[in-house]
Amino acid sequence: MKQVAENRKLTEEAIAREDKYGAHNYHPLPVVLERGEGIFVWDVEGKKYFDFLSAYSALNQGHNHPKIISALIEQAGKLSLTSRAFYNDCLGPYEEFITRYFGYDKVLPMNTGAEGVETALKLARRWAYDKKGVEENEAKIVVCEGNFHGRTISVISASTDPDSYGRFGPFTPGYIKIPYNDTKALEKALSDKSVAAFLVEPVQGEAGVVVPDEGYLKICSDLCRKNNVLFVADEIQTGLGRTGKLLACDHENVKPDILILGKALAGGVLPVSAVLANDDIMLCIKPGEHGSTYGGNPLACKVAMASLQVIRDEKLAENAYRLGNLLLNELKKLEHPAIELVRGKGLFCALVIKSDWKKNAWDLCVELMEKGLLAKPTHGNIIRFAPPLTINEDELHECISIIRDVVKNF
Ligand code: IF1
Repeated sequence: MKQVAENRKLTEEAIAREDKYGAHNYHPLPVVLERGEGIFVWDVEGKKYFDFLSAYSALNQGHNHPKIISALIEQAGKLSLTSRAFYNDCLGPYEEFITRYFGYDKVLPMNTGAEGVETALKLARRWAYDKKGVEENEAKIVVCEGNFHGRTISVISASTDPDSYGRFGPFTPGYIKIPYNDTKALEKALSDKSVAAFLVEPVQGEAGVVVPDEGYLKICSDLCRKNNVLFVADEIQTGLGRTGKLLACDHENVKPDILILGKALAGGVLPVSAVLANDDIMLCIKPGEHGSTYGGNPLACKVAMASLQVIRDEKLAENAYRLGNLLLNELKKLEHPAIELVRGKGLFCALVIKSDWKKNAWDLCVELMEKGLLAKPTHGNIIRFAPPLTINEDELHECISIIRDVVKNF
């Protein structure tokens, strides 16, 4: 009993400290983690959990992956950062590796996802002036309602979620906002000759795993080509196996003109993002016109190569495809009056709780946490389920039974 109380105190003190000294820009579940291994994490009280968030899909390869950690440690003891003022012996091999892996001429390395998106926006605007002949300062970017592309001022300027953009203005102009999953609206928006690009999430993550109609991405990509507009895919969250293919665009055999990657590109170890495009687009940016101190650092290069190798070697996309179908089917069988709907693609699923139910998504996540499974609510009534893609069938069944038990008594 005494031990339990002491352990509880560890948790409470850790939470109180963050609350006192940290900005209040998050509202975490009351669990304090200290260790991770594969699909599991342990809290400071020694309790073990299934990680069903995977750090917002940054941990597709699981916690502490031995090959990724070795790459990190080996390079950290040798050379971590040169800046791009000089060449280093890791960047070239990484650039060759990632461009071949995804089939593009060139890559531009950045760090966070938001920076990757900013880079893609700059690239698209520059291409519009240099190649499409749009008049300077007139370029527009078409985006979708409900999008989430990051937290910088220019990126939140594209947002339609007041939590993201509210009272952070003035905003960056040049966006046209259309409904998601609406190809007619896209067609209309593209008739504006100053449109440089259409920026889209192949599945909307933050919006609550909103999966568009089959064929949507293909039609969008065709419309863009027809109108000489760049099709830009934000695969920061949907990419790298999460939805059951290497890229979510692969479900429809669509190749974006600009591809943005982040999160799992570094297996949860470092912030590493990348923008891929062919020469016609990428070479529009010249030396001194864009960059980042840490972008393309040796550590990031080695970690990203290991992370991509693990995805391929361990067939993580294939596993996500097979187990994703299993998870979605089992979730659909959860018949409970509180559940409004279930949706998903690959190991990227969501439960939508009826907003008039007596308990909300937060309560359900707290109950799941008590039973040893960590997931995070979004928008008050949606719970995302996104385990590491290294999970196996037995483990997934165990997780489904936890979810089933908690939902049954909800
Ligand atoms: C937060 C969501 C996930 C992203 C897409 C770019 C970025 C993200 C499609 C920016 C980041 C994160 C960031 C995190 C919450 C989060 C999230 F709920 F908001 F949507 F993952 F589900 N494009 N997504 O999903 O990448 O700059 O953060 O590296 O609280 O901001 P970043």
